[in-house]
Amino acid sequence: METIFSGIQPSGMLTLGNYIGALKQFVELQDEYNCFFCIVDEHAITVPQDPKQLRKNIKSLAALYLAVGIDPEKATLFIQSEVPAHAQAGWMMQCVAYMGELERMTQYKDKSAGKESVLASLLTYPPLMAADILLYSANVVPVGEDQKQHMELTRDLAERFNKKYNDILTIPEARIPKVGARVMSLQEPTKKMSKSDTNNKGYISLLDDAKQIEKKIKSAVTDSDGIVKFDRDKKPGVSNLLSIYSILEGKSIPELEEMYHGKGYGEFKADLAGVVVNALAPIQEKYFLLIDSSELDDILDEGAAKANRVAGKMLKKMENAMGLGRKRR
Ligand code: ATP
Ligand code: LTN
Repeated sequence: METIFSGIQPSGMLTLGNYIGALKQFVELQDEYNCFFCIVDEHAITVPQDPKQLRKNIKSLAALYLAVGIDPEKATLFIQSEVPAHAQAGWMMQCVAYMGELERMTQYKDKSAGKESVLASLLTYPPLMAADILLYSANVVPVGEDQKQHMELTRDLAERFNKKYNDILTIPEARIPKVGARVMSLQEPTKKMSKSDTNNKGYISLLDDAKQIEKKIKSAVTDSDGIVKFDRDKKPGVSNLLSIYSILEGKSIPELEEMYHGKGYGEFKADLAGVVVNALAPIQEKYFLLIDSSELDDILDEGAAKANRVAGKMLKKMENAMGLGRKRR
């Protein structure tokens, strides 16, 4: 069985973008692969976080992973900081990465733009992500479109490590969904939907209630021609809504265009709100059962134990290859 690794930052309540771009495919993949799903809290602190809130977000993300259908019998769910090998291997990967290639990352450029001071870790974020993946010899990494560049860098770093030291790292491949890899903001449909958006009308949180969802979709930015048709360049708002509808309902875009032929945006948006509410209802129900349960802690304990075993072995191999410390088996 091939191995999958993916991570999500506990940097706020997950959005419909995270669900469609990442979580939904995780659930579909857990039967076919040996899966490791990680709550990457060390990545989250590359931007300022309130410690109390961070702890809450970590638990909440763990509950959401399970609520969407990750089965701890099939997949390993764990918290990055509970597996010290990540930080250690992250440092080692920093020692094979060049400043120039890190400075070229668009996520770094976007997140540091206009800021007076930027944490060093925002720049060195991708080597830590590479370590996450390489420690588990992952073959496949399911992510949204925004992570494509980080995945290319991960492959470059792994190849460089293998050439320079010892051929021990597996070169991973990104798996980006064909539709929905980039769910856009409801307010600025040329920007990705993001949980750290300051305007909460731009995203639908996975825990938004029916009223909030209806309101946000109703006020989603579209255009003035009133035709429900997919055209990313000319009609980014409507195209985004069509993609969301298509994925959640399992209907193709041409099918939806046909369904709403001659109908206005009002009816289309009202139906879409219903589709989103229906898709999120079972997730929310499960989430509230799990969030304060001891079951959640047990699952995370077991996940950390398994991840520590697997990652610890690879860390030793990497240390031996680089000549760190004394030879260990
Ligand atoms: P932030 O918005 O705080 O920067 P994020 O949501 O982009 O965070 P993560 O939480 O780490 O970042 O993302 C988890 C997964 O969700 C990644 O695989 C990412 O590619 C995917 N993802 C994030 N936003 C979207 C989106 N708008 N559309 C599709 N996939 C997305
Ligand atoms: N950088 C990713 C989160 C992330 C990740 C990973 C994804 C950290 N480590 C390893 C896949 C594999 C993000 O911001 N979405």
